[in-house]
Amino acid sequence: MSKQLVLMDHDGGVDDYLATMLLLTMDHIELLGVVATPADCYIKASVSATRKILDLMGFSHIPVAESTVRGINPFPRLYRRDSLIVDHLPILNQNEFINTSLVAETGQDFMVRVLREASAPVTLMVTGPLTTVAVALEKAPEIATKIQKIVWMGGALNVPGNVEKSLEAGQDGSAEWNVYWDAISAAQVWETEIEIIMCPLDLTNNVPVTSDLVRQMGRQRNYPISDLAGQCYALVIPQDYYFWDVLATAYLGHPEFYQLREWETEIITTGLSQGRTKLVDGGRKIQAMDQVDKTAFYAYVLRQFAR
Ligand SMILES: [Ca+2]
Repeated sequence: MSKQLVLMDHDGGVDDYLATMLLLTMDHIELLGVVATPADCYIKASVSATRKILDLMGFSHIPVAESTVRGINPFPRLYRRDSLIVDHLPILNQNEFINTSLVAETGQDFMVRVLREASAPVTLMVTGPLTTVAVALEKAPEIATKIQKIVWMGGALNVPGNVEKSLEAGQDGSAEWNVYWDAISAAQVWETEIEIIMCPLDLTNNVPVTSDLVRQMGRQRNYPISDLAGQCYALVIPQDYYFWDVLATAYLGHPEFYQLREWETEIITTGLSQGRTKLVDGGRKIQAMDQVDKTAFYAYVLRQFAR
């Protein structure tokens, strides 16, 4: 059977590197490239860390591209600086040079080209804002037919968002960060007919990164990927951290762990609820990950990183 073609578009948070690592462990996936969107990161550090991870995992033939799109509401700098820390972790700096190539074109142009040239429709695995996807679709609308589906970490349906009022005054707290960074682009993607499977906060709120799991990762640190993952999770353990991007990405590995539910939705682009994914009768139909077998998911992550 031919492999499932996937293009990854992440935005450089700790979680995004872990999601990329998880994707690379999936044997039935052919990863066509990784685009870094300049949202929850400092982009140079994000691109560098991504390339080093591909090197470490033996995938230096997979190209990385730097998206140059712009958002509307920047991520807090305390979140973004994690990209710089990950890029400096010892295990990612054992070699002087990086083998994985950084393509010359922008991430959005790269996305257009990869989709145009793909031999079959491609799954977009997006763990950041939808801006690069929206810009690529604006440049080359015909690529929509080459997108099999978008699997996306984003949105909050029946729970509060995570753009807290303490960080962003003047909001009502309903937005999720990946939407809030650029709700207009999310709304543009909502206007397409592309299948969207989203992993909203409704689900991720139930799947925390626990001390117990991080310690289990430590006990298998003889595996380089567990060592790196354990370091990354140790970095974020003081925060309320959840399996956001990793939970969304694991769907590609084991969709049977999840139950999906269809909702009719609208992206709010202005006002106090800017960045909200609102349930609206007659709105854009999307599939949301609704339930997950947590035990199976945690075991899967530990197993996949044991390499
Ligand atoms: Ca992310």
